Amino acid sequence: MTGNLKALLDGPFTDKELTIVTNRQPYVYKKTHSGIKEERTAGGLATALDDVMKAVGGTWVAWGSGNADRAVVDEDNIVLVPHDNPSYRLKLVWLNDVEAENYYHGFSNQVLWPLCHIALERVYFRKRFWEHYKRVNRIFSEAVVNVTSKDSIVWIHDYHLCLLPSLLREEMPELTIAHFWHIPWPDWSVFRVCPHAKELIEGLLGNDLLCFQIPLFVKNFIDCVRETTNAEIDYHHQTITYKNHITQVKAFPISIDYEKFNSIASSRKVQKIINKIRDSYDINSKYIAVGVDRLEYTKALIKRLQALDLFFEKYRRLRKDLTYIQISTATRLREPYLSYKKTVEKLISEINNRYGTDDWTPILYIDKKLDISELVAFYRMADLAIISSIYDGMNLVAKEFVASQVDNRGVLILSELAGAADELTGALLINPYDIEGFAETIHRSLVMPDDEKQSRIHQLRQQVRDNDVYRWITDILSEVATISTMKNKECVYLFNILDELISDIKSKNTFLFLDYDGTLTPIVSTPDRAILSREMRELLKELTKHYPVAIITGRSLSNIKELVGIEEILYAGNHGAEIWDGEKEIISHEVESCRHALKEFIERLEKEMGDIRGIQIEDKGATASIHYRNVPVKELGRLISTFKRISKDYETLFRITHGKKVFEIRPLNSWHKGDAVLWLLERFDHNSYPIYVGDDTTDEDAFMAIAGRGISIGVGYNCKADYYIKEQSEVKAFLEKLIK
Ligand code: GDG
Repeated sequence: MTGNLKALLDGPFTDKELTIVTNRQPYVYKKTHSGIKEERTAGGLATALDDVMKAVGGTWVAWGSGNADRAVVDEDNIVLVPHDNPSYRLKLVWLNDVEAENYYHGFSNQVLWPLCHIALERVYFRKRFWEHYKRVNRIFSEAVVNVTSKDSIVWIHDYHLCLLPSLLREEMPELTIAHFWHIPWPDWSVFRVCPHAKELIEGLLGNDLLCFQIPLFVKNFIDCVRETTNAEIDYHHQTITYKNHITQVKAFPISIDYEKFNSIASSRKVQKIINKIRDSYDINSKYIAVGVDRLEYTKALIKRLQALDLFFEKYRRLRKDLTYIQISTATRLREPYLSYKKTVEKLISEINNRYGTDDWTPILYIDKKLDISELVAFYRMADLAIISSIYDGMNLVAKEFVASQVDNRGVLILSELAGAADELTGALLINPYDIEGFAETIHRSLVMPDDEKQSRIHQLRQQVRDNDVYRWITDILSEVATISTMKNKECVYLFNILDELISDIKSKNTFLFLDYDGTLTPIVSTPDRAILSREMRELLKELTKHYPVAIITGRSLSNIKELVGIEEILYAGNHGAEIWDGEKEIISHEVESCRHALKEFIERLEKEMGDIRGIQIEDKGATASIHYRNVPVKELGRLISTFKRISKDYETLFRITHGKKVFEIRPLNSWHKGDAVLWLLERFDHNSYPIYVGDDTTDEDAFMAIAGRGISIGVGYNCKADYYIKEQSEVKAFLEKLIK
């Protein structure tokens, strides 16, 4: 295993292990004439989750459907993946043909999929579908129980595994479980059609965190809970208490790897592909529109074609200016998809016959899976993308098209019934049921002034760039890690008992110790941006009139003295290895003996990791910090494994700890923050009552040092402190109380 969740998260400290559960496997093994081949499952989400697993290690549980899967797993059905850089465990579960048919093609795709997309005429209930759905969820449950401990965080995906959360909860009550529901959740008037509505909802209420794409689906789900159970619902906080268990329900809109699409779209390779496409398809029209969909009735290809038909009929003069390219991949090659395919193809050929000329084909139909560069080439060359879903969880094509518009010109036509419409406000929204309005919007997109096109796409690109798939992942994992920490919490929220504490503090000889980054200043992207606000500086000055105050930090002593610059304050830098007692500097002698080794350590890190984008290796003389806040998630796996390998050689000399997106390197026996606090207490008033406020792992030494003697306060769910406050902004409120 390569790391832990701490590498990814900012919020609560967590050394928990992550288990992902999906229907589809991230790697599949296939027999070929040259032996067994490992193939990575295509798709943006699988790739992004794979990057995360490579960074944090853990286990991924999925259905093994490859014909050589059984040949690569061990006796526990586990294989380390990927083959060339084993980073995490893939545990496969086996389904026989009957199970697969009824659970997957049956209940998942003929009941839940159409039901949740309000395609009720396509819903088929069969007893055997339901029986096998329950059975397969149990098979998954056994597999997950097998690979997790009660401290793990389990993250389940999608509608295939509705019952899994409560099955796991029964087996392992203390487990922390999150679930992401990728498709819509319909309102109760639709969901009530399902004879198993209550069981499905009860299954999902086994989760600690249940995530939907947009707030509407959260609301719909909560309404369904109200109708089917006697659960207690807190509408304001969106929590549901059922059978003594609390489920937090929340919207987290999924996204894409913006940087990946943006950089592929800017590449020379894509430019070449575009030229080739124009030549081989003989495209000469002024505008190109594109649609990219799985061949899927919920994407409403027929309504889209009807709108195009009407556009070609109504706007005769613009007709030949537009070529529409439909890219379709068939993923479910059976009914009703086969009939749907036929209807789509028939409609395309009718439109082409009706309007086509010798030198112009209105609609090009490409029914094969494209590789990512070809796909991006189509996105980039298009003046217009059309998405017409009758209902859609999100629709990633919309975001991929936006990220590929490196020339800042394409227009996005988007169904208002797709989850993406909530965020992508720069798109032209259509109602797919209103064919006339749809056709007019196609016209509008073509005649739109260039500056409007530019400002719309610019806004869209910013939105997708700032909210990419890695942000989505870390937001969800931070939320679930917080829930996990809070579930096992022993310390108390400071503001619940502050009034009682204040009189105690004021009656005692209080000595105030404060950490800097994350305590007096918010966590920022690089350490040089952590500037003390004017209000906080004034507050600190005021505090020194009432109490002795010391700032204890990982920064170097000279740096912290300069940053704060208040003479009345005492300082300890380099995690306590350097102290300023108001008159002179005292340096832990261990620092001197390790200087040479530290230099060599840092040089090796720079040589092997210095090229990683966003890394900052900070040499602070006595100690060093490796900041990776700005390193892309994709690079984290390499960063952590390289760091761990090199640091092994220095374990006997240095204490290496993991903080908020930072590794701290300190001489093994040099003073730590706890030593510095005790030294200062001894030096100034050994009878005083210490209060220590800090947010990071290195502050835990100080929490321990004053345990039983004073009060420790963690910023952000730090369990090792006596009390916690929720976020950095609350520190100010606490300090103000000390003066008032
Ligand atoms: C569900 C929800 C939600 C398509 N053809 C090719 C190709 N694709 C890729 C696209 C895109 C993906 O397929 C389709 O994205 P959707 O968002 O439409 O996804 P669904 O499959 O319906 O999945 C949906 C999603 O989950 C995520 O939560 O957005 O609402 O229904 O990524 O690029 N990719 C390549 N070649 C093709 O020919 N490489």
